[in-house]
Amino acid sequence: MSDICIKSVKGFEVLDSRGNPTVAVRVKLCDGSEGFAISPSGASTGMFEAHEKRDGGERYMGKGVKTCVDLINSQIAPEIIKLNTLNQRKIDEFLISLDGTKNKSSLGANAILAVSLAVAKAAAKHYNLPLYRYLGGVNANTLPRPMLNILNGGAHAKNNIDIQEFMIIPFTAETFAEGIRQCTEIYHTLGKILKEMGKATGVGDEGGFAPDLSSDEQAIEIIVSAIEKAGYTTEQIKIALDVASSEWYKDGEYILPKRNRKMTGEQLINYYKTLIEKFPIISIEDGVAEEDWEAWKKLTKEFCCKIQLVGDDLFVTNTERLKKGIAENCGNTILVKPNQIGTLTETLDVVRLAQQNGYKAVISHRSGESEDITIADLAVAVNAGQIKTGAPCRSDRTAKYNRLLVIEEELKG
Ligand code: 2PG
Ligand code: MG
Repeated sequence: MSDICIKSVKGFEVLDSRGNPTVAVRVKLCDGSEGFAISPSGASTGMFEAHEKRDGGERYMGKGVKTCVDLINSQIAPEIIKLNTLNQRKIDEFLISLDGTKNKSSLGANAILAVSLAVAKAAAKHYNLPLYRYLGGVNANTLPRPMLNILNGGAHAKNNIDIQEFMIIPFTAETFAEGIRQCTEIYHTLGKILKEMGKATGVGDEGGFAPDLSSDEQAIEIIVSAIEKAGYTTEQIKIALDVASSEWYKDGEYILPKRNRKMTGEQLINYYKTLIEKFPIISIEDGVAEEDWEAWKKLTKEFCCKIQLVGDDLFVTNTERLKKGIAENCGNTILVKPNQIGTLTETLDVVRLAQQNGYKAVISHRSGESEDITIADLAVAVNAGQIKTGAPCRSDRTAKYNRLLVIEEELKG
């Protein structure tokens, strides 16, 4: 490996898709190559995620990230320039040890991730390679199947729906472009149906519609009718839910806040059973809570192999938690969000661990996003096979789908 030095690292405070401050970083290399990355931010964050550092105080209602920017410029920058850009693992190990805490609370995972990603992007530029090729090498060749969140509830919308995400998956589409076309047609059809019903057609944080409805089940019924009205069948288009049930979990019980319903883990599993019997649901994320390992075991015993059981808050992109899940037979898929762990190489490690153990990996956005499209390249680099990055609406979401449309064309070429 040749040595390419880092010339400068500079942090910025910019805005995310919710209008909250977030960390951006520009890395310049000695050969003139540059990398720029922006950290995303969650709303329904798992309690075991790496720490997102905020300033507190009155600026931006306490959400400013000036402290992160100062730490990048004063502590990370002068040290990291001594390292070789092309050794990403060393770069990330340096960031982890400079931070020195288990959950990256001294520098902030939001500061660390933006540096880690910006270095990788600069290195890709140095080689004149697209990021997916730099990260994945010649084997990076699989476009992910998208999971499009077309109806938003839970912590992502101010409506009366408890389930956070209702997603559609183009199950039989042969290309990424075809899948996006089908799902976008269904999204627009859904908008028309809601309008005809006199429902609100404003969107939630991830670009999906966010109407008040009579029940969460009605949301699925309307999505099924949108699929059919758009000219597709439920053989072609499947449904995925992100229940985000950690948000409901209190003292061993699940309290669905919008309608104030109370359930045990067992009752929740039975509820999913009726939904799966009735609707073409093939994937449920965070069906039970991040601390409720016993319920996760039951959920997995009940549904495993029939549908995909995705651990988001459960695994938080963390190899230690995934190892525990594998050992205890919890879930069969991991949701991968780089800012839950804080560096690129730790993210790559967790994907490899999943793939080596027969778990699938879904690369994911956060509800607070930006124009940064790294996750699109990441999904191709690791041949994840799946990505969830919101509705086909709002540039922070479509930017990732657009990037994948371009990559698909490049790979054909
Ligand atoms: C999730 C994510 C992304 P958030 O729960 O999967 O959809 O939401 O970023 O708010 O944690
Ligand atoms: Mg989730």
